[in-house]
Amino acid sequence: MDLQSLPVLTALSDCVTIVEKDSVKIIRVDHEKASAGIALHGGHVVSFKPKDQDDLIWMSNKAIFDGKTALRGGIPVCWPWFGRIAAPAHGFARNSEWELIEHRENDHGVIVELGLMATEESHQLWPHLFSARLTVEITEQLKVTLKVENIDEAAWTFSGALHTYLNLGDIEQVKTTGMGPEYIDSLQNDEVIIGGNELILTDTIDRVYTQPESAIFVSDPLLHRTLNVENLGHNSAVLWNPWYEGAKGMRDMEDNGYKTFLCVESALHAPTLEQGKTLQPGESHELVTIISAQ
Ligand code: TA6
Repeated sequence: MDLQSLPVLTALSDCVTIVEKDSVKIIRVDHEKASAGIALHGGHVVSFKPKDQDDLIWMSNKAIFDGKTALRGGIPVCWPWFGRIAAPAHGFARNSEWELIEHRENDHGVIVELGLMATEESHQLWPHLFSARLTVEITEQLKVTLKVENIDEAAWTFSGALHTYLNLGDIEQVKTTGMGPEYIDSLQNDEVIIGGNELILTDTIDRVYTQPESAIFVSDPLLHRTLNVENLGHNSAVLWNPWYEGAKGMRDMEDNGYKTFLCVESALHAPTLEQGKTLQPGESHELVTIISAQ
């Protein structure tokens, strides 16, 4: 996503600026190692470009920046649940206004921290007290850490995902490896399937890989690079692409938008909210994704 042409609201330091796209404020980072953008709406990374690279992160040309709709593309923060096990789909964090807590920079890059706390609205959707912190480390690689803490007086359960849209040259030419052999296929009634550990796509995909390796590689001959995704604190890797028919049905994606991305998600997947991860009062959990290009 091009952040350079957006109007500047505030310059916070030599390399951190707040810009605005329609109704959404974006923290723009311009460092000699990389540039990036993080929208306060959703705590949503919308761009990460290491020096002399195309963006590693895909954003839809039709993403709606009205400050109410979840952004299509980037890294949606799906929390406190993943998927449609409750409403709204993928939780409320991606649709909430996050607060800029701090930013730091040195020769290696920039760290931006955003925070989200319970509100009256969140309480109506999910009646628990929490503290969520999103730490975005922009160096030669991108590291995103979602730390959630139970600050309530009783235990609660959650699931979630860092739902990264990787930017590709052509979905039909990329080869993905490292996602592991076993997956739950959302397109086949959640059937558990044993497949190979190498994938070349020719059609829509929506799978929860339950035994991912320590890194997933997406090799992209058109952009002459391999994207490397390392996840931590997860129990699965979700791979998704809606293909033409799926994209056509979305108001915030161009019909051919599916051609240039693949979602490779760091996920804590659970079939129901009750079966999610439990945090006792005072406990916290970190869900991480680290993305780089070789
Ligand atoms: O992560 C895959 C998935 O859950 C798919 O089932 C698909 O619907 C996608 O996320 C996008 O969901 P969204 O609510 O953003 O349209």
